[in-house]
Amino acid sequence: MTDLVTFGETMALFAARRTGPLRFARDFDLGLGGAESNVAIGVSRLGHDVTWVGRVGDDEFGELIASTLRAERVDARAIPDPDAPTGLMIKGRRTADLIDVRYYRKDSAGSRLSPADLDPALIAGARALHVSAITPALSPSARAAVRHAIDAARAAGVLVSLDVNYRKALWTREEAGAWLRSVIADVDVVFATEDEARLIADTDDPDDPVALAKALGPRHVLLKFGARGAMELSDDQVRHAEPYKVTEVDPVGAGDAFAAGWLADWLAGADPDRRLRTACAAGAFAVTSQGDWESLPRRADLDLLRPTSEGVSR
Ligand code: KDG
Repeated sequence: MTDLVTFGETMALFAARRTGPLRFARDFDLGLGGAESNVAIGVSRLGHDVTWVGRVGDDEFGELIASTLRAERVDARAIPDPDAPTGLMIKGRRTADLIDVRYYRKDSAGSRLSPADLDPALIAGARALHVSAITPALSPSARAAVRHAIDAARAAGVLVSLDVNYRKALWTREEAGAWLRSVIADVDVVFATEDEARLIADTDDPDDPVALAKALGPRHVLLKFGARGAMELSDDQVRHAEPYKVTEVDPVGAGDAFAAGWLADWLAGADPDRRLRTACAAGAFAVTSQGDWESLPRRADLDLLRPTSEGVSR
């Protein structure tokens, strides 16, 4: 039995060590990144059993992904694909505070995920399923895999969590909006920025976050305002969370950390105020060092940060 099932594409990540145009980077740190595996690591570090499923190349980078996730106590079902390589993500630093992400993932192993890779019994045995809207942008078979997983979760009464994670390099706003609107009624928890929420919801006042959250529909709506904190609309009750004060080194992965914090506390049965604070604290930790997931917190770390004020206000 696992608490959370998630799946998607995880890539080898080359992060430039020096600031400036990528062609002059010279030295890179090798790691890995993938929205759903970042969430898997975050939830695992916060004390739950997590299973991640994905295709990787039958290559060194596939080995790196499988062994790193396993070292993080994630049950990594990394399916080696002999016919396609592991995708690559290159992270440059054009200026000290401008990160430039490029993908080399077309026809990658991860994009070849299909419904047959996802065992409905695995999903039915979990308490929550987490998907991101990166996966449906990768290929028709990956898109079918997401639908298949959501259907399996719904049939078994498993919580369905969706992070919008809009990636303009992968599809247009219109394509993303159409797909998101096709699944949103089957989702229990949605994580989005305000801009991402506008891909799905139509309101008379798109600048009012409460109206936007209400128009989205799921039982739990989490809107992320970056350095301005976050808002949750759950069961018609609105909660606002102040951000935590940290020095930002690398913002990539903050949204995954936020989702991981929220899901970990939902799994733990924490009260909603605490759950939202944990989400914000995890998001804050994520930006404090290089890498998409390396600085994600363990439980004991959560109390190290102080919110800018009370933390949660209603
Ligand atoms: O949120 C961070 C992720 O986006 C990153 O680790 C890689 O999955 C990724 C993507 O497609 O951008």
